[in-house]
Amino acid sequence: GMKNNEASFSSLALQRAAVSQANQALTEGQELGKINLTAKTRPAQLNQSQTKALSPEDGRMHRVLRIDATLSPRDPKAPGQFGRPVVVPHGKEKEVERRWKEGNFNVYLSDLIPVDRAIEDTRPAGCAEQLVHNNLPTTSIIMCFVDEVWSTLLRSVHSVLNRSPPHLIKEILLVDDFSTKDYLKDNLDKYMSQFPKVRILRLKERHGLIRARLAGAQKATGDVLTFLDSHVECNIGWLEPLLERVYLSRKKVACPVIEVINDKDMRCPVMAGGLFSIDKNYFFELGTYDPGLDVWGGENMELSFKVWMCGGEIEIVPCSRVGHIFRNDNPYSFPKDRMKTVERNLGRVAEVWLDEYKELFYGHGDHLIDQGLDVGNLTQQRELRKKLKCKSFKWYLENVFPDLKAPIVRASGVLINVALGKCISIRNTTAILEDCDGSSKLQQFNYTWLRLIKHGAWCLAPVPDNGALRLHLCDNRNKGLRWLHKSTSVFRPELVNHIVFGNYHQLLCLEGDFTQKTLKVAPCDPAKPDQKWKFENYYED
Ligand code: LR7
Ligand code: MN
Repeated sequence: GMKNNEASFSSLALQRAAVSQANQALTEGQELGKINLTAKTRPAQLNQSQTKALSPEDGRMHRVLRIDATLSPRDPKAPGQFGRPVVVPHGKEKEVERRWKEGNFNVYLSDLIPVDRAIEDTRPAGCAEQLVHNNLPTTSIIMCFVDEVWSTLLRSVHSVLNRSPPHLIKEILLVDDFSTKDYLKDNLDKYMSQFPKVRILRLKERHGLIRARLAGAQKATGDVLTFLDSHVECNIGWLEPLLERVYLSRKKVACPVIEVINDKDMRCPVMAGGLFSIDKNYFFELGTYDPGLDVWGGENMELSFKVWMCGGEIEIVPCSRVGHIFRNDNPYSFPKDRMKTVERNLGRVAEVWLDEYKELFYGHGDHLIDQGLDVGNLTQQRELRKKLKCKSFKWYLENVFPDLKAPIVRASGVLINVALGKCISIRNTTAILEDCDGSSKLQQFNYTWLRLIKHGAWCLAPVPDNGALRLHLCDNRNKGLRWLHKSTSVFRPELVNHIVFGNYHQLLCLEGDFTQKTLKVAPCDPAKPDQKWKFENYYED
């Protein structure tokens, strides 16, 4: 779910870094297969306190499903068998176009493909040889949908039924999030009545996927909750390795590799959101999702931060493969404005989990929250975080996500005018130039990620009219306080950054005048050394 969140640090940077994680996946995955059948030890990489001791009976294991355990295609000539691409027949282009909007994907072709088609075994070598415990917990599959396309919904259910060991599936809960389509009513009931394990839960009003999942979780009777979107195809052996992970460590949230997405992730800082297995009791211990999140978006961030910061782990299990239909737009409507919904959700997550780093979130573009969008009451969520004794977001960044460069402070210390060798110092409500003194508190500044020149709560700001400088109470949202600091060592006010002389624009730069001991913004001139500045310390290139 990247598309809606592009404006925000949280989603984009995290997701991007998530897919660039190192490839330890296979090595790790294969280690599982090496567990000796009678082993009393546990895999070395698992944290002892979270790991179930293997009793002798537990040591009995069975093989993960092999491909021959799945149903072979009823009709090998039917379109789409083994995931082969299907070509739109001549003359059907109009129909394809007409039906596209039913699901924002090629609904016409989906309907041509058998709902129980065979697909290729896309697992890495060795997965079918892996062993899992005989006494794995059972799972409830929770699949929420709103106006899902008939053939994709059925294919999702068939893929679970056909490619999971029956004894591990306690039930499949289809949560109908107040769909409007007729075929999802009687027809669906009738179709699913042939599968005793499938239960349909009808919501009386639109809950949105987040609260719909929670409604499903409330009704679930299995030990583990496995969430899936309603347009997926589970591959052979997808379930056992997920449940094995949760079984070995109940605080582990296990995600399948989502086909089409990069398949090399291992220690996954943020889950994609739609497909994962989690111990049911653990899910409730964590306070489920923030029930204040609306409809769609951000809940994957919320759960990911919560899991990692409160003592759990997220892992992508390379042997578990599930396909997912990616599309460019939601095919259903949002009860409220979609942008507002997602923004509000992300705002809630940022306010509860990001600590001082929420600045990075707000610093990314124009936020509706800046314009008064209310994120609602956060007391319960903040209390939950305290109660669970969760770690800081700083810890998360340093330990779970060391690759992500998110320095709140870009530079710090004294701010020296290179030519004059003098430093900026606080004097009452303004700033002046004086001899550098690294031990003077008055000369300490931070240049933050949001490009503020900060001295405690005070920010250096240009006075728009006369080019003088003054101190202004810092405000992350006030662009008038931001300074661009370029490799040329100049500081340029971001907002009031130029004046017009006749018909050309003159850029403005911070300038020092030592005889007057003053600071001002004046037209930039590369030849003027008194416009060159340097911080004592820099934290990025
Ligand atoms: O109001 C709604 N009610 C619902 O029941 C809106 C949606 N839904 C259902 C919907 O029918 C579908 O089955 O919820 C499921 C997810 O909705 P999608 O398929 O429209 O979402 P998506 O696949 O575009 O978005 C991803 O991000 C979402 C953010 O809230 C959820 O976390 C989705 O589960 C998630 N999907 C995946 O992680 C699959 C891989 C995609 C990626 C990355
Ligand atoms: Mn989806």
